[in-house]
Amino acid sequence: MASQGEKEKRPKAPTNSTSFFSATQFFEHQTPPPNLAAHHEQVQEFVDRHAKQGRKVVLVTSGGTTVPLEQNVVRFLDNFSAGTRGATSAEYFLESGYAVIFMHRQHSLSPYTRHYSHTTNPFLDLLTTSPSSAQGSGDGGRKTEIRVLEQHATALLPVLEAYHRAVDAGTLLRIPFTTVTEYLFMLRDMSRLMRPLGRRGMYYLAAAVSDFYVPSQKTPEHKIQSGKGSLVIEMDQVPKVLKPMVQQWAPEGYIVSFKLETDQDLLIPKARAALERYGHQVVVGNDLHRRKFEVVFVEPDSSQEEGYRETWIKLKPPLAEAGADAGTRSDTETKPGATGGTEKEIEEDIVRELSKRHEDWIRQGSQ
Ligand code: PAZ
Repeated sequence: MASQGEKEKRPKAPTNSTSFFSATQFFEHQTPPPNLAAHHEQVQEFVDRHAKQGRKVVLVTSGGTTVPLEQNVVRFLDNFSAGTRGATSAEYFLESGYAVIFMHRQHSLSPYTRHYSHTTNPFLDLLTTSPSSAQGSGDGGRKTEIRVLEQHATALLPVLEAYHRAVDAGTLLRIPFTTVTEYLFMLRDMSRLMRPLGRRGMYYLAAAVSDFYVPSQKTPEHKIQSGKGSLVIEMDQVPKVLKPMVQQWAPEGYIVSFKLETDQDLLIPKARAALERYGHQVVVGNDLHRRKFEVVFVEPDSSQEEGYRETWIKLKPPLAEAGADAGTRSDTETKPGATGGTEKEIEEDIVRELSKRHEDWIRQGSQ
């Protein structure tokens, strides 16, 4: 048993309704996910292999996090993110020569398969069957062939080829999470494992991470019962982990955080405040309704009077938005996407611009 003195050294779990954990306290008091050790092994092997091959590695986080309201989870809070930004960006990073650790919300969109989502493009609709003769099949020389319908094959082929390139090169590692607690433990572990890559590691934090959660100490064990009137939930603030990430877990990495707002006017001030507070390399700002065709890079720049530089990336807005957002103009032509789609995807430009900046970051480190 610990002595009184030893006990006092440990941070205390919150005991009243206003307390919330710092990042250190969070990791001391919340339970790590049971599969953390298995993922640790996989990531360690992946990073070692690509470091030896001199490949740059990017950690892409993608999709939303849940906040369970019960320990035996029946109900949880979630958010809107489908993981489109992360899955699409991962494909462009792979095409640009990166090895990608794709840390994603389980069952959210994934690189390559995202083109065939079960709601928008169910893969069974692409297929047809035709009986054909074959020798030695043991059923009278007949077997059934399944083929991709001709009209879908043209779009499928580049996706399949890109997928095979990634599989053959072993450059894509998929690591799933569900809750915000799992996400934070995994982010810390993956970042620390990537630390030996130094400047050759990039961290592309596109996941939509809950700002509030219920610590396990305050989460009821069993399903919350109805019949007692309204339900009041008190949530603690999720600790801000960008600071320890920048200062301790990945001090040489090229760190890209994302900032989502629904009020456009807040994007740039909030992005600047994040850079000021955490000291990382770039914040990509996006508005909820315009995120598929407009983002802004906010970066520190001592040559500017205010100390920051903003660079907008814009595509032509889809027709539905064009009327309402007539001020948005594109200087980027629409052309087929590199990984098989017919529409230009903004992630192609985001990844191209970040890759250039990452190269500069690596070069500066070796001067
Ligand atoms: O997953 P998605 O493509 O629907 O949305 C992407 C996004 C808006 C979640 C991402 O671009 C982003 O801004 N992530 C950070 C969100 C935040 O915590 O501010």
